Amino acid sequence: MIVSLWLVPLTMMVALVLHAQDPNVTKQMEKAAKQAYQDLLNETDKDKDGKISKTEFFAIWKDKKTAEEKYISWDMNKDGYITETEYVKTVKDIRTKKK
Ligand SMILES: [Ca+2]
Ligand SMILES: [Ca+2]
Repeated sequence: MIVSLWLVPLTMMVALVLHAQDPNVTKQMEKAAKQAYQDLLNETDKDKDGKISKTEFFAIWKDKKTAEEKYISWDMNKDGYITETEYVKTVKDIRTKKK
């Protein structure tokens, strides 16, 4: 399910489990996050510009209130697009913060 990739990317969880003892775990995570972003683009990037716009992001959420909340945390520089860089960085932040 594509929405789950926006919560905790599965490929990243796998990387964490497989490489938990690896000092290069951050690098592995980055790789996994980039892979997850590519998967997201395949499903979400309708105009194929390599970025996910607000409209494209909202299209995958049934609950628009949740979409708005998520969108705010992903689009870090507020330019209206979620880029690969932002995705990777947010994913890393989620891991370090661990609410
Ligand atoms: Ca797009
Ligand atoms: Ca942005």
